[in-house]
Amino acid sequence: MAESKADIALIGLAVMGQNLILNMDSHGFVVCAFNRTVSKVNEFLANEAKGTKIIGAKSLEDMVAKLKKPRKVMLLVKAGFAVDEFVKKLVPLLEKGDIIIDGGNSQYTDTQRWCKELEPTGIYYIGMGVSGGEDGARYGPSLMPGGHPAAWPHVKPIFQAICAKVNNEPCCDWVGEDGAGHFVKMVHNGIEYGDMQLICEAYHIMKDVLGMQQEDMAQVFDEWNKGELDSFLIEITRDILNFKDADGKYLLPKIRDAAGQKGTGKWTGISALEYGVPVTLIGEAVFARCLSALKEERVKACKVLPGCTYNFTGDEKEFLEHLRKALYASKVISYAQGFMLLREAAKVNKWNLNYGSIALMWRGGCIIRSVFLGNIKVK
Ligand code: NBP
Repeated sequence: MAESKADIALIGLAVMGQNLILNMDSHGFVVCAFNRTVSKVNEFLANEAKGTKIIGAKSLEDMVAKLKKPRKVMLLVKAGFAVDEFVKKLVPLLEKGDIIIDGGNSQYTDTQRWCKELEPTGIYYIGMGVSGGEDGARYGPSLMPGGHPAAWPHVKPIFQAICAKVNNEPCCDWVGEDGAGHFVKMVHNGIEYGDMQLICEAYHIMKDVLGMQQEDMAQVFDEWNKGELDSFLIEITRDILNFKDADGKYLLPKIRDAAGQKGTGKWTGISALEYGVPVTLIGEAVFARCLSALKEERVKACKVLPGCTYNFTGDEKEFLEHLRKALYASKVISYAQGFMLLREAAKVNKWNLNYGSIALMWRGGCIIRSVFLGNIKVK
């Protein structure tokens, strides 16, 4: 008979799953790893997980047998069909009080559906937003769990141990009922779209209106990162501007100016329309990406509309300070719009959202991490 020694199982050995498992292992938890393509379990154990306490499973049955009760099974697989397939296979193997956690970028409505469907079985379901990419997963992500509240005390010690910390406070707290965690993650990603668009517009004004050189723009972002705009995205903008290719020239001008999207920004826009909340800044950011993708049309149009031909003659320092303030004010508006959407969705879905905690969860680990989010909690 298999030993029941693992604290949690994690299914999905792609970039996020592997790093989160290694993170849990570093914090003393015994993790049982599983993957649809089972050969990846052995590869992981023989390579990245070599020398750790991580154990593997050769089937879902084997995995379930290796878990301490109440069993905790986390999914980090492609959202949608893959999550549904695994949940359907897991339910007959689990019992009342066991917990399934979906840590992928699932639509919050899918999470609501699973919470409801699992209600009669007594199996708890958590939909948890995970942000911070590969590095965050390994060294401290921002975690946004929501679902059946009775499950939270069982998973809290694990998630609050592995998440990012800011001033010793964990960037993980209970968000709310059913799909609330995934909804909050979706809005986080929408805000990320907005922040990136604002930075692009500031860059555009510096480059095409002020006619600034790239190293000088990097210097401005470096300065901005020391004040109220202090954030991960401003910091990496400075680094991206400074980054040189193998030929010694800046890489940025060589990158095709067409952005793709994975979907969470669009979902935020759709939710804003559905709930009737004017989340205009994120909406514009999503449309700006759509517009950027129309590369051929833009190239043709710029032959007719040459763009900025204005020669700036004013005080550059003063102008840049106005630009910094405009970026900050726009950011405040965008976050306020994001929180308005959360408030309306909470009202409709009867979620008890803790807005202060959400701001704290976003202070570290995630992509929109920034100093000013600490002020939202205080006031
Ligand atoms: P992917 O989103 O690329 O998913 C890969 C995993 O899904 C593998 O384990 C794969 O199994 C499994 N899978 C697929 Br694909 N189709 C399946 C199916 N039909 N049935 C069962 N399993 C299936 O991995 P990721 O980039 O690590 O992301 C995991 C989740 O975390 C996603 O929801 C993603 O949106 C979210 N997320 C990602 C990031 C990031 O920076 N990458 C950040 C935050 C959140 P296989 O090995 O057998 O093909």
